[in-house]
This record gives sequence, C-alpha cells and structure tokens, in this order.
Amino acid sequence: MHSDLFPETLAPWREDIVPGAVVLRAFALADAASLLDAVARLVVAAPFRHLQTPGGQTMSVAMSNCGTRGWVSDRRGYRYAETDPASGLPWPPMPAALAGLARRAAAAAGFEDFAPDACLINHYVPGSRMGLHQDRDEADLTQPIVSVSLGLPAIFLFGGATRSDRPVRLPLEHGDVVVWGGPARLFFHGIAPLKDGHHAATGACRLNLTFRRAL
Ligand code: MD3
Ligand code: FE
Repeated sequence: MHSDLFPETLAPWREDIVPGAVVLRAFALADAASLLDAVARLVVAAPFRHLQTPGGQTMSVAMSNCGTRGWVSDRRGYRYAETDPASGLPWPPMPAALAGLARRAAAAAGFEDFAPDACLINHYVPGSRMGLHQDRDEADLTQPIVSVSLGLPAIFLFGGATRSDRPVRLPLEHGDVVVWGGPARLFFHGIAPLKDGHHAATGACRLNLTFRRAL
C-alpha cells in the first residue's frame, strides 16, 4: 500500500468562516514562488512605501500596487488612483499569473468571472499591524476581495458588521487564500502585530496580496 505521509505538494482544503467568507488553505502554495518572483519585479517599478492616513499617522505596513488602479491614502483621504503618486506613472500592469490565481480562487468560492483591476501589495515586518477597518472604496460591493498570504504567519482579526463586534482571531499562513464577498464584504477586519520569525520563502516578512475590483 502506498501512504504518502509527507507529500511534496499539499492539496488545498476549504474552511467556511461566516457566510460569504471562505478560507482556501494552501490554495496558492504551488504558485508561491512565482508570485514572490512577480512581486520582486513589480516593486522595482513601484517600491513599497509607508502611506499616511487621513489623520496624519504613518502606516506600519508598507504598500505598493499593480493593475490599472492602485489603492492610496494621504491627508486627503483613501481612494483608488490610476497612477503611482510617488512616480506619477501608471501602476505596473497586473501579471497574468496573479490575475489568474485570483480568478480561480474567486470561482472556487462561488464568484464566477472575477476580473480584478487592482492588486494592493502589503509588506509586513515584525510589529507591523493593520487596525480594524472596512474596505469600502470599491465601486461595486457585489464583487469579492481575494487575499493571498505569503511568508510569515499572521493573526487575522475578523469582526462583524459594526466596529464594536468582538473580532475572532484566525491564523493565516503561507499559501492561504481568503475570498470575502456577499454578507461578509463590509465586515470589519485587521491584522494583529506580526510576530518575529523567519520564513524560508520570504525571510523575516509577510506579504499579502489583495485583489480588488475597484471600478
Ligand atoms: C474582509 N489586508 O489590505 S487581507 C487590506 O492581510 C487588508 O494585509 C489584510 O485588510 C492583510 O485592506 C487582510 C484579508 C481581507 C481583505 C479584504 C477584506 C479581508 C477582508 C474585505 C472585507 C472583509
Ligand atoms: Fe482590508
């Protein structure tokens, strides 16, 4: 009998969190190396930077974007922009491998024909965090958001429809993909301060790709 206790590749499995939110564990694992390679090339053209919040704080997460739109924040507010404010140039195009993975993940969660026009790339180092917030700058809130976690693990804080809903803590690891749509689309969420560590694929950091339909 053949028993494969230590397979080279892990088959993905799904976990439903709340209606509209599905974790596809290990869904991006087979593509992780090519995703990281694509990110390394993207951030040459559009380097990671720490944006200012409208309130004047500097975010601890460093960000970049690819696609025809990118998410930006400054003293004037949050919005999607066609150009990188740091360079004045259009954001780098979204590589087909990234868009394809997002589309497959959305379809696996029941959202057919997801066509993201923006991919926000978040870079966390130990201590980086993201406070509870909603993602509501997108035009069509019937479209889901697909998130891909790479590198160091993080604790995702998943609240509810109001800021006062006590968040549930959900560990997200290298290769995990989460699809957020339907009733969960406007739920409050955040990331707890990243713990120190080392990951073979990224070293001492976590990367998160969030695919969005901005327009
Ligand atoms: C739930 N990023 O960029 S991804 C963000 O890991 C953001 O960097 C986190 O929240 C990160 O806005 C979490 C998971 C995520 C993204 C969008 C959501 C969860 C969501 C939209 C609605 C509900
Ligand atoms: Fe968010």
